[in-house]
Amino acid sequence: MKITIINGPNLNLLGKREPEIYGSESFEDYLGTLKVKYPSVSFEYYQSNVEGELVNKLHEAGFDSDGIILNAGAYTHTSVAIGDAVKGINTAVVEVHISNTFSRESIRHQSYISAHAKGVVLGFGLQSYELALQSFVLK
Ligand code: CA2
Repeated sequence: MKITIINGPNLNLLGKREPEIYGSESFEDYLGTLKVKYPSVSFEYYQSNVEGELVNKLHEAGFDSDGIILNAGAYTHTSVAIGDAVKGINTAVVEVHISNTFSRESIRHQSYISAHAKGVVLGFGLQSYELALQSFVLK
């Protein structure tokens, strides 16, 4: 099974800044633990700070992966283009967030992705990604 994890803007800073909200582990280190725990899964990881690059990656993974785990970062709350891309691809997308966006500012309560996602996992720290992964792996 091939799973593509796509992270949006500023998530390359994980583990370096704002540990009180986002924890102190880098995504690369966390992904290493997932790879050990789920050896049968082939992971692809992509991060970009650029909206159009995230759309391009969704188009690519949307036709060659078995599942997509997407944290579009702040674009979640602003990007009609990313929402349209999620709607337009074949592969199911699980939207994830590290923080509980509903306990934060009201701008973070809106998502252009959720309506087109298979499901949404948020508020569990980096474990949100593993819970999303299990929705694809555990049948
Ligand atoms: O909780 C999440 O996963 C978010 O998608 C993270 C986004 C935020 O805009 C969303 O509302 C919720 C921000 C990612 C920024 O990540 C940083 C990590 C470390 C230091 C600074 C930013």
